[in-house]
Amino acid sequence: MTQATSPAVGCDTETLLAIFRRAMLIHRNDERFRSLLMSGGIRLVYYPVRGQEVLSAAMMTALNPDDYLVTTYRGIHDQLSKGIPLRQLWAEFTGKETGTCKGKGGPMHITDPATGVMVTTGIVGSGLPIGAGLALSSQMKGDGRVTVVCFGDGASNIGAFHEALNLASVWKLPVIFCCQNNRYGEHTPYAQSTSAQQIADRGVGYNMPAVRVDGNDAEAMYDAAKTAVDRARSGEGPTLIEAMTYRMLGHTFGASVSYVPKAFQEEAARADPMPRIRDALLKRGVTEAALIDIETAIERDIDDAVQFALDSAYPPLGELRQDVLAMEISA
Ligand SMILES: Cc1ncc(C[n+]2csc(CCOP(=O)(O)OP(=O)(O)O)c2C)c(N)n1
Ligand SMILES: [Mg+2]
Repeated sequence: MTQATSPAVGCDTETLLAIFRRAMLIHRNDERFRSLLMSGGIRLVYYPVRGQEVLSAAMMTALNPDDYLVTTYRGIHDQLSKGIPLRQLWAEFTGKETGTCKGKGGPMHITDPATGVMVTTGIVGSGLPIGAGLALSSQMKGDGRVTVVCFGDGASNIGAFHEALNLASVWKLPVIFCCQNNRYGEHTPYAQSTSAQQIADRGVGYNMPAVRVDGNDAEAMYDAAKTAVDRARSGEGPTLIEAMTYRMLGHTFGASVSYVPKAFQEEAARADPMPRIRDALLKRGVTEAALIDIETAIERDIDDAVQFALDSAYPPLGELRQDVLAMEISA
């Protein structure tokens, strides 16, 4: 059953602050990546997450630390809000041996099972069946874990999306399909590639609860996330969440956005989730000074992580074929 965007039940101030901390970490970290790329301090492929901070922070705040996450190349917001250590994240992005994957995964293949970041993939749509598989393993083991799979609007047009939703529904798997609808797939706007008026409508075909929510509204997003997590954990099965947001920058860092209409860019700026969550906290009586303290601590942590990554070594040549294949193939 597809539900219209429901009014948020909301969350308490402590939860909203937890979402803010995560969102601000994502925001400042994204800014730091872009500024270092701009100055030539680092060289790598980077998919900005500007504009998508709050939906990810709210989704992961609804999870337990040992729950699973599967995400995409545009996944640094999800990885950070799931709790991946900042030092190891920076080291992996920059290809250093101290990274989560010893520097051999790089920006598009971040994995850190210790924090539940199970897979990051660059193949559009491929994370959905992997997430269903993780959820099946949790169901079989009875470990009580919930899996969240994050993906884009474009990914909902890939066959793997449909296969994963079908079996997840048949088997009542503890999985949440979190579609981050930023209205573009690379250079193609939503309506030029997607038949459904809204992606949440696709839940009907798989007999799965589906909700479209304003992902830039922390409370509404948390509410949708918590409802889906509770449902999955209690054995009732999967949920499809379509979190509406905007891609405020180009597909990759440095890419032109000449094809993006001005009106879209203005709409995205008006819907910016960062001032919105800040205002919500101030209205609840949290002081400006308390928010600045959080931001200052985040900047310090990022300084430390960047330095750690820059000071770390590249993996030695002998590591080249380690961890790549399960076994060596003899010539
Ligand atoms: C199977 C596959 N087809 C095409 C691509 C090339 N590609 C990379 S990102 C992308 C756009 C995906 O858009 P969306 O799912 O909306 O995610 P977003 O980048 O907006 O987060 C495409 C087509 C790919 N990586 N994998
Ligand atoms: Mg998209």
